[in-house]
Amino acid sequence: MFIKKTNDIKPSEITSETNYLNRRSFIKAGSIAGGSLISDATFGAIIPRSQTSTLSNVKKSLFSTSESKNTFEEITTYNNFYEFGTGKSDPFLNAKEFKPRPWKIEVSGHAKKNGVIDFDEFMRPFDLEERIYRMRCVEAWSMVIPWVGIPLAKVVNYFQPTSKAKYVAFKTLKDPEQMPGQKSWVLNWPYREGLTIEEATNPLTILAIGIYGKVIPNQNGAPIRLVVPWKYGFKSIKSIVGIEFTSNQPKTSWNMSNPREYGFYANVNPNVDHPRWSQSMERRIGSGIFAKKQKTLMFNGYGKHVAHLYKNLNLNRYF
Ligand SMILES: Nc1nc2c(c(=O)[nH]1)N[C@H]1C(S)=C(S)[C@@H](COP(=O)(O)O)O[C@H]1N2
Ligand SMILES: [Mo]
Repeated sequence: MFIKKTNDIKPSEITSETNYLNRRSFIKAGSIAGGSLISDATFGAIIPRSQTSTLSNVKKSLFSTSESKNTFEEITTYNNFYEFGTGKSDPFLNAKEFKPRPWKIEVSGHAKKNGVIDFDEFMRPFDLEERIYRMRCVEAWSMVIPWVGIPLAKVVNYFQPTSKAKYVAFKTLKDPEQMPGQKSWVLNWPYREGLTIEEATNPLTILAIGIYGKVIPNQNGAPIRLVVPWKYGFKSIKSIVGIEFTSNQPKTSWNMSNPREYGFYANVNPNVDHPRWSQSMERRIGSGIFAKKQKTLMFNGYGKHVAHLYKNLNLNRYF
């Protein structure tokens, strides 16, 4: 091996040597269990444990909206996360003690790579991106949220689904001790959601691990949650522990509890009302109680990227 003298080393090489050392110690820390699933990865996302920590190496994305963002406070104190209660401030108040580490994710079903994988190891092959997206809840309110995450398409490709994989099913943690809302039968726990494989691999779909450049707070779905910006918010399942490639359309929690009101596709659609309220307008959180409501956009304004997925679906009938 050729060894350079100190005065031959350029500053750029010193930086890369530091990175190399960090990488080595990280790989060492991450592969304690042995037989690691993601063993061919050399570097990538490293997610700090503390929720006040800033995420590094986050790239900006052309998919981001330039609309004004909701504040960190709005995004983290007005939530839907029924595992912690049904009130909008319940997740903020009741998720403080929730432990998003250690965290395991089980990847199963029709894919070549399968198994239980530690969250930190799961994340390692993927580069982080900031995605500023509109989020439209089925309850007719909306926000603009700067997520940090990874394209779900990259994750799907990584696990190499077979031709039998037509859908991707997701599951939230079930742990009534940590998630007091699960002690009541509000929903059929664990919370479940699903996408077609085409929806899952659409470039807009991400798994989010951060907000405003920081580690995602518990109430927003730590350590990892789905974000599907052209669908009603309930599709964007939080605190994921299971990802399954299936050949049949998976059962989803809200559809199971009330099939008349909540469909599998649940695309944002101002022309199809919820049985109990109109979906044509929405209230942007933070705009003030006297502010005018704004028009809801077809596919939440993301039609250019996703309308082609629904050519064979009757969009005037059901959501
Ligand atoms: N596990 C789980 N995921 C969930 C929910 C939930 O109750 N449990 N609520 C959904 C709904 S209805 C919405 S609108 C969004 C809200 O995300 P936010 O609180 O981060 O804004 O999360 C979705 N994901
Ligand atoms: Mo929602």
